Amino acid sequence: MSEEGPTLTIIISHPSAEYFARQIGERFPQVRTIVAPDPARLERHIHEADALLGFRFPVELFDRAKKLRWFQSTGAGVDSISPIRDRAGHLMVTNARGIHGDIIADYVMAGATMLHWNLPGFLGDQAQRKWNPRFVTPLAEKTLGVVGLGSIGAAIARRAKSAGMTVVGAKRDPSVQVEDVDRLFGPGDLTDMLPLCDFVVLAVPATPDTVGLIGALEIACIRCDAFLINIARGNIVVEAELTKALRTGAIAGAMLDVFEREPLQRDSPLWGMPNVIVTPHVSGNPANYEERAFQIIAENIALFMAGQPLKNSVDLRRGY
Ligand code: OXD
Repeated sequence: MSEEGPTLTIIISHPSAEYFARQIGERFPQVRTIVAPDPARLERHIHEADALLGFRFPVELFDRAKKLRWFQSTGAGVDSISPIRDRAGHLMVTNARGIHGDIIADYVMAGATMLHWNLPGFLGDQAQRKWNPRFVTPLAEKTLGVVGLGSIGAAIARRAKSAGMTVVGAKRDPSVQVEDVDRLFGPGDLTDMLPLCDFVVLAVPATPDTVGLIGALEIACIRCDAFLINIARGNIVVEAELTKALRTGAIAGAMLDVFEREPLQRDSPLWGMPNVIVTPHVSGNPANYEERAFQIIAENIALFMAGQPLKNSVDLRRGY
């Protein structure tokens, strides 16, 4: 630490806070870190911090965070700050986008393959020692639709294209082309896009415009032989409507990594549905996550201290 004291105080609210504090200490000895993996410590010290590093923004502590100028999220989605976005205009908000695309594309292609082949059905047959052959259309003859074509959606589109699939996608401004997407739709044209899809993949951030985006009308546009894969946020889909559609066979099945309430409630019917694969919000978790995130965090600490624009900045008005 320099004689004048720390140039920047970062409070770290994350299960791996110790790891991040150690890395920051080694790279930036002039930076003071406060390790606050638990809410009580965060509440006690947030008033001292210029910057907050964490997965979620603690909106309940916003009024105490008088010195705070920067929130660096360790994740991609920054929807946790959305409730106070009208009061947080002075904050710089940055995320860790760029480290999730490949692993989420792996997850989506694994899910598409499992659902399309009905691999859970084969596992059921295997458990009963049943020999039950069938024929399957190659994925390359199928269409995958991505709702949201940011860095994650674009990575999914690239992977689906490399599997030979037809790829369609919806984005805010469809006049700007996206590589590997055969046909683009605007946000108002979702009901035109959905019937074309054998797989609908949700990859939009949760913003006031996208919460509840997939409701009864949109679900009715998904074909009864098509599958939904959600790697975005649970509240993009009206879960009760989705559950009904899955139960009645109005859509063929789903792979769900995110839910309206997490952890998914033990009594949720989704757990027990044979056409649903439930995973515990893991699709964006590559191994060595902290190391990957720290590359972005370190770059941003250096930029912050140099008074330069930060990398991966998020526009709070848009929500991404
Ligand atoms: C993220 C996530 O936002 O994992 O990074 O959901």
